Amino acid sequence: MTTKPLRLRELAKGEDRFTFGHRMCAGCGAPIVVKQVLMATDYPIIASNATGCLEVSSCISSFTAWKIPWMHSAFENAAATISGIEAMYRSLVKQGKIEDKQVKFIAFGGDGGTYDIGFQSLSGAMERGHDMMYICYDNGAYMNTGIQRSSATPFGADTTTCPAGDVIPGKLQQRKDLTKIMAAHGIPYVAQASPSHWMDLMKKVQKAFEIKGPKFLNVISPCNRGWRSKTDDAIKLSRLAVDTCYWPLYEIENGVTRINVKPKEKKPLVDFLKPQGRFKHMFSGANEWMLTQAQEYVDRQWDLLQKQAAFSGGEEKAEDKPGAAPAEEKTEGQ
Ligand SMILES: Cc1ncc(C[n+]2csc(CCOP(=O)(O)OP(=O)(O)O)c2C)c(N)n1
Ligand code: SF4
Ligand SMILES: [Mg+2]
Repeated sequence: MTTKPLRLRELAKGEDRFTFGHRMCAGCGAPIVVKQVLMATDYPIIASNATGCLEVSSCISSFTAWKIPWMHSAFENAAATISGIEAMYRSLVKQGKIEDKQVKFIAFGGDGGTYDIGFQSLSGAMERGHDMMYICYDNGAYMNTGIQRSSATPFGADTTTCPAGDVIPGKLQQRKDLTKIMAAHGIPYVAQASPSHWMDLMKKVQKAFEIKGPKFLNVISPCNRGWRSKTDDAIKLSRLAVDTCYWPLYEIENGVTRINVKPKEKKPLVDFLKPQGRFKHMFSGANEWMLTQAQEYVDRQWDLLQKQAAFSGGEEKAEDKPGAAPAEEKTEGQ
């Protein structure tokens, strides 16, 4: 079975391949992302998982929430692990030792495990051309070990290793644009997604599985502990990330950039920042320059992305909702 229809009623009846019983915090974005990814397809999947909240909380002692073959090796090598599994699978099929069941290979990693410590193994696996998909759930810090900054942490955020106080007003650097760095590897498919736009995310997963070679998907993943936001705000905040163009939804397919969701009205960045305690200090008089700087950065990046889409021949969809969902689905979930 390849691409299945993305109708909520039918999806809800499908097999759950990431089950309840994991120990992630209530309201965490990461398990929502994993569920959406696995729900998008019926292909058999083998996954590797870098150390991080998702990994430590989903496989404890003799319990696991994964109903697929899943492997944890180390923090820095999820991509190397899955690329080795993929190479072995191909070899065994070629030797006639196993039947080809069209297995798909995914590596899951947090931003720390992807942007920073696992970057060398990710870059290597992409360059070698493995038929695999790497999915980063980006919550913008090393959450599992106590909210330390990573290179994905947004400008201004208060974390335990860039604490906002008298010495510094939170993180002073802009976040690394890993999606663009992965595109620079020249791989066939790179995309950004958000759990708020579930159909867009699932379509991207389906499309990526039909493309041979390395694929990279970067998914924003709210963390109410580290973001100091309300427990039930994961979807609201990931939607605001898209609506403010802080986290544009786009894809780069064989060099062509397409913006998949273009907000009808671009919201001011403060709408995304304000509900999050990690940015609270930016709203006090002396730090207001940070709001201006953060907004200017988002505006510049958004402008560049639109130019890149126009230059590469990608179409832009003038809509603020994901994809061509049948009307009944839109009212149910989007
Ligand atoms: C080599 C190594 N260094 C440090 C750690 C400790 N460690 C475990 S999880 C983690 C943070 C993971 O951050 P991220 O990848 O962003 O995932 P998150 O916890 O945010 O989901 C760290 C530093 C480790 N396991 N291995
Ligand atoms: S600390 Fe954050 S990322 Fe980790 S399980 Fe809790 S909400 Fe999720
Ligand atoms: Mg993280």
